[in-house]
Amino acid sequence: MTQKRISLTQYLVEQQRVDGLIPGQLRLLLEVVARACKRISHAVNKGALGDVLGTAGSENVQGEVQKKLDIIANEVLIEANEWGGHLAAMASEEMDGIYQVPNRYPQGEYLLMFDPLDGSSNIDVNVSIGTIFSVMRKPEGAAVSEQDFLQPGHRQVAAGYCVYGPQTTLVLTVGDGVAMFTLDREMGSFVLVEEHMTIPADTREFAINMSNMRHWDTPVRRYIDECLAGKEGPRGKDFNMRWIASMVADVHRILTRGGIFMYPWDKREPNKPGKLRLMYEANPMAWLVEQAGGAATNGYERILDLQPTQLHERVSVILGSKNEVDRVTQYHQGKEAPG
Ligand code: P6P
Repeated sequence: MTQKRISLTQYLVEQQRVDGLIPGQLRLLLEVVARACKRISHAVNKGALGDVLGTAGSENVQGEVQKKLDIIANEVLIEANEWGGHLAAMASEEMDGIYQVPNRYPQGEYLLMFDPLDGSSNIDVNVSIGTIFSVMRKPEGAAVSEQDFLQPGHRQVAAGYCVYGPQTTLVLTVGDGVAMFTLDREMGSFVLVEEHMTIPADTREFAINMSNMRHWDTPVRRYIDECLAGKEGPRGKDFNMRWIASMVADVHRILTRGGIFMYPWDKREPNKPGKLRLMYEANPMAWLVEQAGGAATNGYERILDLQPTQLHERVSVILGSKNEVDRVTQYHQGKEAPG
């Protein structure tokens, strides 16, 4: 007898009622985010038929050229979340500053941060992209400010992503492991397909943009050289490489079958700690990875312990199979290879 599949709503009600893990307001917020991801998936799947491909002729706060779908996804998330009464404010990779819930709507106790469409360079070539989101509580006090968002990643109360690939799949943690839901388009609901995703501690697969090799710091270069040396080298095993250039897709592969993902500091922009953003890329992915038994550091410290100083600050990211992340971190700390 096949296991009865449950919906995202039923899963969240059980997390709320049975485990007492999440308040009703957070459950409702997550259901709104999931519905917004469904709408984004619908727009993404239209592709050229929906006039959603190509650039929008504008730049975001990061100075990056915006794709039409970047703006569509951002608007869908803002419009879906602003009126429900669960949020005090939102922040997005696509926007400068924070978006306060308009006074005409009830104010909630949560803060929502998101990268509305990660991996935009893959949109026009039909490769997986995704939405990444992170939820924290608003600190006590009346007005909400940008400062309220600057909390370390271990203060998150929910984190997840939705990958728009061969399936539309939502992956979520509220602190009780990592659950995966696949969108059943006939029913229009996300259905639980895996309740406890786990990352093996060891792997033979690394993900890094190899074209940046000449810019890497020594510890990263050492680690990758050892992987490339294969079983004749110090690691005694051959490695495979994957690089999708969509963090959501690369991290989903690692949550599904293990691996290590690295976007480290490099000397192209020595004054920037890395390319990826701490608040709405590294923090949510780091919590998901840790909840699945993996590890996530910036080479020196646990990503979830980093104290943010700016909303859009960047960070070096090394995450995935724990024994591999530990090895790279130890190389950064000048320690010899673990046994
Ligand atoms: P590169 C996408 O633009 C992104 O922010 C991540 O999703 C991805 O891992 C990385 O940048 C890809 O960067 O330099 O390889 O194009």
